[in-house]
Amino acid sequence: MTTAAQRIAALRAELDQHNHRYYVLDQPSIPDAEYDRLFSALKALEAEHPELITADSPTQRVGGQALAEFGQVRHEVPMLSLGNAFAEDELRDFDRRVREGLGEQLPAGDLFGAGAEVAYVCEPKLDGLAVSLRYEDGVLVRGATRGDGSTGEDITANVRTVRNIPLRLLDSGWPRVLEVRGEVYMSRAGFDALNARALESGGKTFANPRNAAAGSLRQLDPKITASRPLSFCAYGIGQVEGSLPDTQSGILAALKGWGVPISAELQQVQGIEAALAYYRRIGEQRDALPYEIDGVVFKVERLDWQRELGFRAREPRWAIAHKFPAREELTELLDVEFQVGRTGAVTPVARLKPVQVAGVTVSNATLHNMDEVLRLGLMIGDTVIIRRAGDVIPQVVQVVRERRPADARAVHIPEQCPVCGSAVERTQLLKRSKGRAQVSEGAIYRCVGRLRCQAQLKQAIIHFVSRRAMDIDGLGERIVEQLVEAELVQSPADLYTLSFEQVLALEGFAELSSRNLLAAIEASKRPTLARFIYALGIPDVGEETAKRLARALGSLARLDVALPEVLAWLPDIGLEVAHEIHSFFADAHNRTVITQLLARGVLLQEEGELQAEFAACARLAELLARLEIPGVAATGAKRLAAAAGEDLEALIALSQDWLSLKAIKGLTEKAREGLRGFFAVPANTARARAIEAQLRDFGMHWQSERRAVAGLPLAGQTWVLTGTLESMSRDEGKAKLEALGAKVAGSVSAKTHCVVAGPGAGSKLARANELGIAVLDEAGFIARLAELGG
Ligand code: I6G
Repeated sequence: MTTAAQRIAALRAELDQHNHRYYVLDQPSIPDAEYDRLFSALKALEAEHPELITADSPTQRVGGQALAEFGQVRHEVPMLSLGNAFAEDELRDFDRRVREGLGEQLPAGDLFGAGAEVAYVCEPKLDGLAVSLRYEDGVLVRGATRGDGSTGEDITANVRTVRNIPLRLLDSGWPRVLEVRGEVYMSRAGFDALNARALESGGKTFANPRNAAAGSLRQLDPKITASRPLSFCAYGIGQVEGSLPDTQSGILAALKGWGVPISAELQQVQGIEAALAYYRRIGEQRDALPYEIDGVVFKVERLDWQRELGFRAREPRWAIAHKFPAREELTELLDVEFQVGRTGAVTPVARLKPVQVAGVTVSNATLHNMDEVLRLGLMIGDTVIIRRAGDVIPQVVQVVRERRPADARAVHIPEQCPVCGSAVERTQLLKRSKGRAQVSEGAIYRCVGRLRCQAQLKQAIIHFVSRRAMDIDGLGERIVEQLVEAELVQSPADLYTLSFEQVLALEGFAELSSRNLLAAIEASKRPTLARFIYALGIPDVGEETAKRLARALGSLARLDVALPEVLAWLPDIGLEVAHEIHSFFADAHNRTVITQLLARGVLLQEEGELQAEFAACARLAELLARLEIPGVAATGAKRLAAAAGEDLEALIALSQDWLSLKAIKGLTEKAREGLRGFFAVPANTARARAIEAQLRDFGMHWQSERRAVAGLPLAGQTWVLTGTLESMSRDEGKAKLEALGAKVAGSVSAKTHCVVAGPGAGSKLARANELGIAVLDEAGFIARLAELGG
């Protein structure tokens, strides 16, 4: 008979193992649901036996009581800082000092006078918060911040909530007392998700992952820390009672064996030149790493040599941080100007006193929208923190309030468009619910000038001619600007009336180049329907949506008249986008431009029938649900459709026949009221009839002829492409799959049929393997396409 204590111990050991596999190794071996069952079993046992609850139980990670203040912790072995270097020569100096410091101990160099090389352990320097974790007899007993290096804050309750920190060391052989030192950090993805949640709930956002990690760890309420996506990575040790390996890499390997996470990028190298090569390699990968780093750290591998070298002031002589250029700098906000985009959005842009950030001079930064200006509390004249990460446009992440000058000025959205002088209006957000449209203020302001506004016109033309749209070769931004400024082009349709003389008169054009441009314009007159829809620049209709609309509806004429409720029947087209499409085609100016384009010779390719899978796809119950009749949800709609014999007219009649409605089993009072009220309004009845008529026209109506699904070989399947393909681009691979009827998705899920993995495939391939999904390499993919005639 096992006792409760034994069962609790066994469950904890099992959960610790799974936690380690999930959070440290990233290789879970059981589904989440099974983990949850084990966890619940442990919780239930602990609830029965509260006297057996210990702080190292996996159930205790959720965070306990809030503290009034943090206690203090003295570090027996001080938590030091590292010396920094930026230039390669500073690193060579460091290596020279190491070799001189070791003197006799270093073996002789080679016959040609080169000195012996020192082995270094290299790893990225995570941008987080240094902590010390104390384990006694393998159990985590304390967590502390660095503080001033001698005394830190006691953050035990908080570190216990960090999922990849073992509450109990795995395996055996650990020293009786072991202080593990490392960095608590937040991954980029975790940071983005945390900020997105904060924005949604109107909470405070963090400027960068480091601040987010520090802010999360220094919470007096550990439940808050528990809700934050923090991770830990060990880089060394503090106080130790017991024995450990005698090399830096040996110690880290031992920690790893005991379940403590260490860097996946750890590498041992011979000599400083190899260390510098490591720095360059990590520098190239910096943007692709899932976490932020601010440099790499080199440490002498042998511990006896570390001891020999000792410390200077408060820095070890045996380690150095080789920093990357900083990504955040201070500068001054000189002004805020407003730019007008393709859809008329008026966006604030920060004009800055030029400053070098990560090797590039930054004088502008995006401010996204006026809500962002408000959130930052930005005023002209402020000192601000600018951040430039990778290829991302520089951002203003914070205002330094203490440095605000007395004459700082507020930022105001202009009432008139800075380009065309038309009115600037705040966008209205339309939310439809329960049959009613609710309007609220959006964050975006728009110039109402449309194509009368040169800024919008230029952007619209640039988009129209772009490679993925009409693909007019040689019509770059500079030429578009000239065409618009010379008023030769006032809409995309005017491109098709340009004369040789007009082009020749443009700056930089000679006879041949003029002829080439006109030939390219002529050659663009046969776009596919999908490209044409995309080229129109309908708000929220990207390339994918355009393809979907083209494939599903098969003709511009259908799209032109499609009602929002009908469009929303198509996969991945939501009601909001459906309304955007509908109002685009309802706009008189847009209609004129489309008519002119067609009249001037643009001839759409690949127009055809409505796709077979949509034939007779609509049901009366679905139509009812889409009408958002108060009180009528999916089940009620099904009951009503059945009672009306799948006939809309019968249903309209039924809606006013109280007795018959009462006779419908299971229909709620609210639904009856809602239905009666809804169809009592003539406009509602007319709308329902119009939708039904259109479904008939398109062949989507439930009584339409049900054609056999076109029988494309991959219809209904979802594929994912990952890694690189050599014989074709990913876009080409995607097009081939789509032509065979497959949907191509960006992420792997249980619904994925097959993953095509080229070299460099990473997490998607791992996920596919985890889920047991078929994986093809490039050769297999090509063979499969050939089999299917693709
Ligand atoms: O702050 C640090 C970051 C990373 C470190 C460190 C480190 O190693 C990868 N190592 C030491 C020895 C110290 N600070 C003091």
